[in-house]
Amino acid sequence: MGLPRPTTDLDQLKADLDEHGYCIVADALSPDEVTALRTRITEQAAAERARALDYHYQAEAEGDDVNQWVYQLINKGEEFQNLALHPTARALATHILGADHILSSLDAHITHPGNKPMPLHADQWWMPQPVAPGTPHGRQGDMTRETGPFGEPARATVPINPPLVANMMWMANDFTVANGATRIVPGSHLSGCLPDPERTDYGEIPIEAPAGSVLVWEGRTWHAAGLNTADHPRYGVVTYFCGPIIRSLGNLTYGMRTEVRESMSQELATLCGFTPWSSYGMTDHPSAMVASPGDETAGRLS
Ligand SMILES: O=C(O)CCC(=O)C(=O)O
Repeated sequence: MGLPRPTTDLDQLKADLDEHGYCIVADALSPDEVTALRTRITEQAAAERARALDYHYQAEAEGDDVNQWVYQLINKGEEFQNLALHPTARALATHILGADHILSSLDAHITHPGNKPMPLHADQWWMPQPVAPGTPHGRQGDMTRETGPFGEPARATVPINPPLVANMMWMANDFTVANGATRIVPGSHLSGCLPDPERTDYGEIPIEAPAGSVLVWEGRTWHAAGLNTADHPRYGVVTYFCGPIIRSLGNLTYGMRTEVRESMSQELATLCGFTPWSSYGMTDHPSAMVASPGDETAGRLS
């Protein structure tokens, strides 16, 4: 089987994910939807820069004050919420994580010309490795991005962890080699190890695709943003999903603005972690459809 090509065929997308650790959804957004998405990101990013509210994530691109992350897009427009609810996104998240997944974060990554290299990484770098019974194991709370284990991207011959997160990059303009298209190491999801962040010789390939496409990869796949050597920014929105027992990257339940919480659909509420899952995430009733805020639950009584 060749490397994944953009397609709308759901079975092919799932097969690409299984075999290569990523797939490319073609035509997920119409030209009008792309324009609306890019307009909203551009406007929000400019407004955050003007108010000195712009963020540059140093853990992934040290010294980079050119790239801009626009966080918590859940609060910043329906254009963004609709990406998380998109039927293809939900179907692929279900394929990777199971039906009861939640949204881990909803952010934009704008790579501007002159950005710094982002080291290759896998999104579930925090996951300890499987070990034989009785042998020393990693401790999840001690994991760091520098812990490893680092290795080669070749298929493992020992048991490895399943994916616990799934990431999706929505292209709001064409992703090209020149403007820093996301780079992927095909097949690395089956290696059972992580890329050494100091190395750049793992054979990663840039994923070029037209605006309106979505690059989907799972939690074990090695990837990074590319270097933007073009004369224009690259606009991407990342819908990041996780299993319902995982701590989310964005604190969507605490960080959601009141007006957004009060107007969201039940599906979005569940996706954002407001619905307890097998009692986890409850605040009073273990099977509430939406957990109650602390101030609406019983406190110290006498
Ligand atoms: O911006 C990109 O191309 C990659 C983003 C990324 O590495 C991530 O969200 O984990």
